[in-house]
Amino acid sequence: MHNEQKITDMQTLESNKNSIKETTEENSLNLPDFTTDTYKDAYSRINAIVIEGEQEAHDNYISIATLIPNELEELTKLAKMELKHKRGFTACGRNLGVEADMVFAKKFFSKLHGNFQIALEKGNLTTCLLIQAILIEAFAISAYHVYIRVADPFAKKITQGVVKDEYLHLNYGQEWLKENLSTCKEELMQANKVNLPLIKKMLDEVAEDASVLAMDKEELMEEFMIAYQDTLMEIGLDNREIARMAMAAIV
Ligand code: PL3
Ligand code: FE2
Ligand code: FE2
Repeated sequence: MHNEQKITDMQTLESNKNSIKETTEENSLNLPDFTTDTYKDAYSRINAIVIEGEQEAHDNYISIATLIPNELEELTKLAKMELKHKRGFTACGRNLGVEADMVFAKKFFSKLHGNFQIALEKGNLTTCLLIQAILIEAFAISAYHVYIRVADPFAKKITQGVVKDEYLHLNYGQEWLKENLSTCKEELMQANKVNLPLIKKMLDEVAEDASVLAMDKEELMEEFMIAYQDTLMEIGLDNREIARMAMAAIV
């Protein structure tokens, strides 16, 4: 009950923030030309990343359920949402006449995917949750927010629907880690040290294509760090611990 209230408040806050941004930016914002070959070429990789990311998110929630069997129903719900997201973004590519470069996208996720698989095999639930429900979801939320401001009207609508769900996913991981903080803190720190640099690398890798879509790299980084630090605070880490964790991004 308390949890649900918080989710609702958070979403209201987010949508307020966005509608303010929208009304102030709407007229000054120059949207890119969605029909050029340059745009479509960049979109073929970004769209693939998002499609692959949503598929892997689905698979990861199904895998996480094997480590928390009594949460099977809830995790299956989250996993199903990810497949819906995948279908939505597939439609975005189709709508622009773009074929997603799935080979590129698989490579883009391979390191993080590998780390998740190792953690899963070892039964390291904290690491699995940090990778999927915190890092990947915060990455998705921040990127989708930036994208919504410069997307074509069709993709904008889809992405607005998706980002609401991603908050539920982030919240799921956040609440589990919060409840178990006393026993999982050390593993959380270690998992952050290994995987936050990978997120930074992925951001660096996507920056050039993203800029063709009119998405600014600094803005992407800022949005990510805000979402990530906010989550760590909600989990119950103090300022010093959060600062120490964030430093892992500077390598
Ligand atoms: C979790 O539910 C999904 C994970 C997806 C990862 C997304 C990475 C985002 C990279 C930059 C994409 C900008 C958005 C463009 C949308 C077509
Ligand atoms: Fe998703
Ligand atoms: Fe998600």
